[in-house]
Amino acid sequence: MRAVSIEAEPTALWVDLDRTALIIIDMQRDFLEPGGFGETLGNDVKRLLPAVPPCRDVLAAARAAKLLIIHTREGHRPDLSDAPRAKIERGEPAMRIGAPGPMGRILVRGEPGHDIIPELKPVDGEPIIDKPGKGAFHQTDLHQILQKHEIENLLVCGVTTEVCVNTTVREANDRGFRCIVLSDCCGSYFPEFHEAGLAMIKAQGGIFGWVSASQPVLKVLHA
Ligand code: TIU
Repeated sequence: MRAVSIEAEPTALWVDLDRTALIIIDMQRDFLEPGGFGETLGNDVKRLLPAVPPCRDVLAAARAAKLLIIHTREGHRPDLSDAPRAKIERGEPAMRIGAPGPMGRILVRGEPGHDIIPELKPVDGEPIIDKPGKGAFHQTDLHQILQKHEIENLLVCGVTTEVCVNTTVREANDRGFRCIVLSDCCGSYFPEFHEAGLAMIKAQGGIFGWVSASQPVLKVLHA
C-alpha cells in the first residue's frame, strides 16, 4: 500500500499507487505528425505537440515509481475487417482509413504512422492495447489486464482530449475506475474542445473523474 494525496479538481483525492496505472492514449505518429490520420481529417497536428514533454516526464516518473504503464493505439487490421464501414466512409476517399499516405496506410496496424512517437516509445513489459475504436475498452482486453493487476485508479494522458481520452474515461468510470486526467498531458486540435473536455470530466463533483496538472502527480511519484 502506497497511499498518496493528489491535488486535483474538483477535489484532492487519495490513491494507492500500488493500485494505480498510467494509461497513455494514442500518442501515435498518425495523430501528431503531418501526413497521418489527424491531418487527413483537416486538423493542424502541431496543436498536439505541447502535450509531449509533460507526458514524457510523467512516463519517466511512473516507470521510476514502478506503476503499471499501459499504452494504447487506435488502428485497424490491414484488411480493415475490424473497421466499420460507417467509420471508413467518412472523409475524402483518397485520405480515408486504409488509403496510402506518407507514413504508410492511414490508421492501419503495422504501418509507420500507427507507431507511438519515439519520445514515448513503450519498453518491454508495458502492455500496448491495440483498439479499433475511440474508447480503449471497446473490443480490447484492457479491463482484464487492469483487473489482473488489481488496478483501481488510472492516471490518463494522451490525445485527443475530447475524443479518445474522453471516451476512454467515460468507459473506465462506468467500469468502476477512478480516472485522474492530466490536463497538460492531453491535447486537442481544438483548444476550446480541450477545455470543454476537461470541464465535462470534473463537473458535477467529478461526474466522470478528476483533473490535475502533471506537476502534483510528478510530486507524489517522485516522493
Ligand atoms: N480525431 C480526433 O480528434 N481523434 C481521433 O480520431 N482519435 C483519438 O482521439 N485518438
